[in-house]
Amino acid sequence: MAVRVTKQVETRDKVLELIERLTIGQAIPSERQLSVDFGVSRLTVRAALDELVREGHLIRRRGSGTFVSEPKIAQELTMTSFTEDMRRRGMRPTSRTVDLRIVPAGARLGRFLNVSPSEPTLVAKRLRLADGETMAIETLHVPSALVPGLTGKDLESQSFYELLRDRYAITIAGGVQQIEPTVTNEEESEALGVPLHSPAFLFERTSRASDGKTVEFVRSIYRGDRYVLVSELTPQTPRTGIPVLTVRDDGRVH
Ligand code: 16G
Repeated sequence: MAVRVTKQVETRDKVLELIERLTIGQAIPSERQLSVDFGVSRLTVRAALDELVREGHLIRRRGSGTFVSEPKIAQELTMTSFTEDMRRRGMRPTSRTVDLRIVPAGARLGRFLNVSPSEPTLVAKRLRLADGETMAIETLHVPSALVPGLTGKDLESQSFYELLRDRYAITIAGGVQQIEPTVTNEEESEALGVPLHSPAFLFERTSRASDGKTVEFVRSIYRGDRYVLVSELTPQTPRTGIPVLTVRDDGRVH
């Protein structure tokens, strides 16, 4: 068993090297060919390829073979907007508003947004796309009073953060973000165009403006096969260090 696992790891690394020399969308050699080239059993090749498919390096198309997939987007854990982030990478961001309504905040959301439970709150669900491909589905919650007249169309044609700044004179100054691994439910799978229970990242972000007011609470489902999270690590000095991740007794991260 141990021998097979080592061989599988070696095979995986060799296929990864091979992928680096190929272009996106190009087919890799057949399992039979790879097993001859690497001198390992087909079972080992299959297991290594399965892993690379799961990790999003390869994509299998039934009947036609296994292909190199698009590299994942390295998402930095900073206060970026989707639009700005995609533009920076040379990709074309678009959004589709699938639902927009104004509802009373209720107790839970009221707590997140720092408003009373009866406060009218705009809830907008948007699909976020890059170069026409669905990357994420986001549900934005904002106290309506902060964004009078904001429509679903506005959120399709412009970045929310740009609208906040240019139309409502609100600048996002900071926030708190929680990230959890998850799998897509039926609705999310359909919207994102991925199989049911695909790996995904659940982000929950609460952002505040420069005057300290809470501006948004956003629940985002980002495709796990398209994203990898990256963060810069800096040493934490005992006195000035800000806790980045703390786990409470009940398992919730704050
Ligand atoms: C990002 C943020 C989201 C924010 C949105 C604004 C994450 C996980 N979420 O998607 O909280 O509302 O950007 O994007 O990064 P926009 O300015 O393009 O509308």
